Parts: sequence; C-alpha cells; structure tokens
Amino acid sequence: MNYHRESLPAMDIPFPALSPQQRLHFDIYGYVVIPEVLTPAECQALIDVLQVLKTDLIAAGEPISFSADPPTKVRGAGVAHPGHAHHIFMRDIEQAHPLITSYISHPRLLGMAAEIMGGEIRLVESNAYINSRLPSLDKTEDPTFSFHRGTDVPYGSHTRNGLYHSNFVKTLTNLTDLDADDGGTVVIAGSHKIDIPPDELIACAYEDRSMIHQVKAPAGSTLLFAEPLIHATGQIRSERERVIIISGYGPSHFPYWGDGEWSDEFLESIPNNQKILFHGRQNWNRQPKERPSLLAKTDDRTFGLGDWQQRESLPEDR
Ligand SMILES: O=C(O)CCC(=O)C(=O)O
Repeated sequence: MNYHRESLPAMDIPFPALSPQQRLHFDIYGYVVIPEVLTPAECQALIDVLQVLKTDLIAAGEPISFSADPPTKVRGAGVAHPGHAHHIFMRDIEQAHPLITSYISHPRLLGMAAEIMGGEIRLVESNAYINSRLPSLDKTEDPTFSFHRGTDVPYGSHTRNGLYHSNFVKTLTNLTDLDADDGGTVVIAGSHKIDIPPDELIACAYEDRSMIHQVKAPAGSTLLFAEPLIHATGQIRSERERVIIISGYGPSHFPYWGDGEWSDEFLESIPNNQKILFHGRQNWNRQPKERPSLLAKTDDRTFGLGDWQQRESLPEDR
C-alpha cells in the first residue's frame, strides 16, 4: 500500500509531548518514566483483557507468534516462548482487543514516541508480558539479566538541535504497581550513547550496579525508552504478578516486523487518521518534526485511553 500524507488526515497528537525535565532525563539516561499515563480503571480494564488473552493462548496450546499457520493463533496473537508458565510473552496483540488497539494509538504515547523519533511514526510491534517469580529463584544471588538492545547506537540514533533521537522507540506501561522486588525493567543508564561492544558495557555495569537503573513506579506509568539503550526484564523476587503492555514504534517508512496477520475486519476498521500508524508509508521521506529546543513549551493536554475508532484529526491547515 502506498499512502501519501496529502490524501490522509493526520491524528492530533501532542507536540512536544515531554516536559523539558522529562526530555532532559531521557537524553541523559536513554529513558524516562512518565507517571499517570493510564488511570487505575484503564489499567484494570487492560489487565482483564490481557488475562483473557493469556488464558486463551494457553488453551490453544501456546501458538508461537511466528508460526506460518495463522489460524492456530488467538485473535492474531501468539507467544514468543512456549512453555514458560512464569513468563507469558504475548506478541502481535494489536488486533486482539479494541482496548489494546486504543493503547497503541493513545495520543500521548504517540506524541512521546514521535518526539523521540523526531518525525512521523508507525507501529512496528506490540507485546504484553504477564510474569511472576521464577519458582527456582535463589534470592541469595545477585541477579543477572537478559540484557539486550534493539538497534545499535550509530544506526539507531541521531541528534538535532542538540537533542537525542532514535528510530526505534518503545512505550512500556506497567499495569500493576512496581516496587523494588516486582521485576521492573532494568536498564544500563546512558548506554543509548555508548558505542562499544555490549558485552563490555554489561560487564562493567555488573561490577558497578549503580549504573543499572530499575523501574519502580505505580501502575499506569510508562517507561519511554530508545532501543539503543541496553535493557532487560528485571527479576521478580516478590509474590506479585507483573503485567505490562508494550508498543514499539519506528519511522513511518520502516516495515512492521511483528508476525501478525491482520484480518480483513481489522484492516477495514483502521480509521483514515491511523492508516500511517498501522501501514506505514512507502516513501524515502521520514517526515521530520524535531523539538526545536529543550525549553520548548510542552503540549500538556490530557488524553485518555479512549476509543481508537474515535481519535481526533488535526485541522487540515496544521
Ligand atoms: O520486561 C521488560 O520490562 C523488558 C522488555 C523488553 O526487553 C523489550 O520490550 O524489549
């Protein structure tokens, strides 16, 4: 499909979406945690939807997300690693329920991701985790983590007006509260700018763990991070189950790299002002829109989870 901006309305998303303090935190550390993105009721509604999806995926035999046999999947979704009861990693969840699609198209999340992208964005993947303490966990040992990054520093980053941008950005919202023992995401702070072999960086961070920051935040908070940042799932040491929902965004000319096969019904239901978000565009132009300066005035309008079918469009003259 070859979409052109001229023929499509653009969704109304805040710009710049981050306060100067949030933006500076992001630039220094490669991430920022934004509180109160979702309300307690919105978190609970998403938890309910994800718990049903988890139950249905298990009942369907945990179809693997990249299976070549779409009918075995559940509402388009599959799991990344079958047989891990303590860590259900659900992939390609974008069409599994309208509330999930509303999360993906939440105007504030899109605004934050577009600000870090420095231009027009599209969805590249969508996931959710429901995880709990490993039964065999030895609490006497210092935890180690499956550290990784989704793109490398030079390819995945650029600066403009002195500010850092990345072409692979995630918004990860914890739907359950995260205290120190609840397995919040861990990151090696500042590693989004450090272009040395990840193994060396990780080894140093294990020797001085003050460089490993962990998300501790009330339910409804969003971790916004750039994928050149080295990160991992934290270790759950409590009895609390953790539920998170994640959207990955790229520039609009990147491909979708999930394994979701979208149904005709889903495809037909995508509103015009989200065609680029879901389909991207075949065009070399990344449609830049970069924050002019750190202290640029924040667009701090309030947006709810809402209904993805009812998103406002920008007036045509903007
Ligand atoms: O569980 C987490 O917080 C880590 C998520 C993660 O590694 C990712 O989205 O790439």
